[in-house]
Amino acid sequence: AIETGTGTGKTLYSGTVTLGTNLSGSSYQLYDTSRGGHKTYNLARGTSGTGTLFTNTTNVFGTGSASSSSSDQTAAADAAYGAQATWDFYKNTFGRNGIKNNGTAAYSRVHYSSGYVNAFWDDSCFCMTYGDGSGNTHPLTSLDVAGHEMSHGVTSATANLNYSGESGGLNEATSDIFGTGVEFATNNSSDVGDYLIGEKININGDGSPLRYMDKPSKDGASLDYWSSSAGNKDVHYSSGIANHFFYLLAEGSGAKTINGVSYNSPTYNGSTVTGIGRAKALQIWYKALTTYMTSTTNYKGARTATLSAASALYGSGSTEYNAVAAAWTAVNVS
Ligand code: ASN
Ligand code: ZN
Ligand code: CA
Repeated sequence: AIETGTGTGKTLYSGTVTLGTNLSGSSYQLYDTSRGGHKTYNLARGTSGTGTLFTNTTNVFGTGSASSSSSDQTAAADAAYGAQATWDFYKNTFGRNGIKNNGTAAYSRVHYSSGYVNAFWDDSCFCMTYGDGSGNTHPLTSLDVAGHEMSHGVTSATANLNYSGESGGLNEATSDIFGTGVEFATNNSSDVGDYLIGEKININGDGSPLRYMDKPSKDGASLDYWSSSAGNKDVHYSSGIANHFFYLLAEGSGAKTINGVSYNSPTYNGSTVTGIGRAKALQIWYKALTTYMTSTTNYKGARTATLSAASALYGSGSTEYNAVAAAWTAVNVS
């Protein structure tokens, strides 16, 4: 007999959380039957295959520490939590039923290779994979990174933005925008939302995040504003233009402190943008992605797509519509 259970995850990044688990015989599985059947597997430092489904004699997964292989279940708890939080974010925010909107879950693999400092979504397996990070002590399983990776699946299933040139930058930004949406939506006290990407992974070794949405150039490489060379940049840098647009649309220009983090968002022309709030900004980006963008949409097209979305949701000439126009102008897309 198989029955659904609600287990506990002792995660590395998100504290102690509730996880969807499944009792099979006398064994608990990291198998979330209530969210499309998401399973979390252990690659145990291998790089191919599905790996082994995480199971346990108790309904508690992880120790809160990731520093040894005896704690393999910790990264698994983070990954399972990230998948569950992302599922819930899309369901609760957009009414989307899974990555493909068909009620079916992806699956997750953790402990990919050794010292692997990345995570990735793969359309061909419909799965995400996480490395253990530098020294195998900083797995890439934080909530914003998990949300980022799974959102690549949503983009593939919708606009299918080509992963190069300006459309590639929009693809990457979509993952940062919704990954950030996941982080804010969980409302977990050990995981407050911010407009930083990967701030918990310590990927640079100095505690700085991987990316900044309020002022993307703070990472030393990302673009704050569109220029004619944007399409020649790595997609993780040309994404800065749309990340900056999203921040400005949601929060507005200038200095602001949110959940204890200070931001100071500049504009291309020195204009002032008044934010419309994260909730509306998310709705506009989602509708643009799922209704108006195509595989070849570039930055100019993204302006048109988001204006169409704002018009459909809030009316042409509405405050929200005008804020979309102002935020694009503020990142030099006009
Ligand atoms: N973690 C990276 C990303 O999701 C992997 C890649 O470069 N595709 O963007
Ligand atoms: Zn990405
Ligand atoms: Ca973050």
